[in-house]
Amino acid sequence: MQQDYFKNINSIKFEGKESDNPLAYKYYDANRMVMGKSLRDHFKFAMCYWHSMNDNGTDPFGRLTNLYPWNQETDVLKQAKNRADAAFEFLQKMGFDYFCFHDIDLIQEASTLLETEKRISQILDYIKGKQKETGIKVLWGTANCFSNPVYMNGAITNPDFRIASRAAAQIKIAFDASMELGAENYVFWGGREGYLSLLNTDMKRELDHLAVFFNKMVEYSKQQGFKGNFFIEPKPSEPTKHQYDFDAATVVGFLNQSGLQDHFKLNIEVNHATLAQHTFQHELQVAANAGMLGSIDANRGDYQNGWDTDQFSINLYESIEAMLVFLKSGGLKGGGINFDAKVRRNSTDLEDLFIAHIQGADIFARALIASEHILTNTPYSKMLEERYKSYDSGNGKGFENGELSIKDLYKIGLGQTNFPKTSGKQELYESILANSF
Ligand code: XLS
Ligand code: NI
Ligand code: NI
Repeated sequence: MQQDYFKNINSIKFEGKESDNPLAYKYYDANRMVMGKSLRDHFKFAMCYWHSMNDNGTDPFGRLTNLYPWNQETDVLKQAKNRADAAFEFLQKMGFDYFCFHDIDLIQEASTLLETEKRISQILDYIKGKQKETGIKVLWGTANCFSNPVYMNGAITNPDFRIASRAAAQIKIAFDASMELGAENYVFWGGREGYLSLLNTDMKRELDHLAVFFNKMVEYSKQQGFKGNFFIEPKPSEPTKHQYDFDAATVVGFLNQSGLQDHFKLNIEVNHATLAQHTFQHELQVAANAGMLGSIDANRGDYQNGWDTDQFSINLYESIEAMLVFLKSGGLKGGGINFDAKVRRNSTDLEDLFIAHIQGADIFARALIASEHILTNTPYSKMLEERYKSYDSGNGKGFENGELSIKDLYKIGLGQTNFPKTSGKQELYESILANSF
């Protein structure tokens, strides 16, 4: 019998910005059009299973504070079904079309991989049934190759092949499960792919192993008829001291070097960007420059605490800058916006999950609408164009097209005598942004 876990909460409706109902959207009007596309299609909002369904209010230092009612069942398969019931009830009430998961979020990991594989296959049919009933889809699936102690020295980049191959087997199982649920994408986040000390690490060999493995995954996914995208999710550190997928630029370089550039894109997470000493918008732009802006893990960090606090987004300025990159680069290639965020450990009411996701969706909607305004009703685009206009004709154009040699540049450069003092107008740009909502 399916339970109703969020009995007191009705479907979340759009009520507009005048509403003071915390359980209503103020800005996220799913059908509202922005630049010719509905907000719903721009964003493809997703709930993540791990934080919203599995976390039970844990943090790295303390045990769970909030064993969710759907996780209280001790029979493993029944518990997994309860969790799926809760997930789909939540998604339907939120009006979200997608979810993301790790293999072992769906059902508890067993003591052997063989047994875990059996468990996963048992829950898949149940979830497929719920997908059929509701039309809810999988944005991406992934394998958790970081929680199990077997991965303490790494997963695919483990110095011991016995463990690397175990990781490969686990990823195959997770990938197959994702495909079975019709996942539109598949993510690799290398939680243990990196090192703690370079002294005991052959970095080159480990990275070569990662490249070989990804190439084999491309080959396998083609054989299986996978039509989606592979995403790598950069993160500089935590849990390893140095992760191989440090930031967007590192990952783009690695993909190009490994012949993977046509098969992979990036999943950019806000908090990972800030951990890498970048802004969110910087990471989006780097990915977009490479034609690899695939998907977003939405959350935020904390300016005082330097770790992955995975809080829900509330930073409007940052979000507007991010949405400017998003709109200018034509949106996400295949992915969507996954709320890889968790309510605080002491936020123990079930409604807190809703309030958090509503606010998350609203901030993206508000930021996208503001960005549209900036691009269509302000001098912003013109100002930016103007700043680079010396490359639009004459020698500037010739340089841009690679038609000028160093000797040509020497001649032209020596002849320059007129250097106007040109203001960068940063404050004007900022005031346009600050007045855009
Ligand atoms: C952890 C990552 C993780 C990935 C999926 O920091 O964000 O949650 O998104 O493995
Ligand atoms: Ni993430
Ligand atoms: Ni993260």
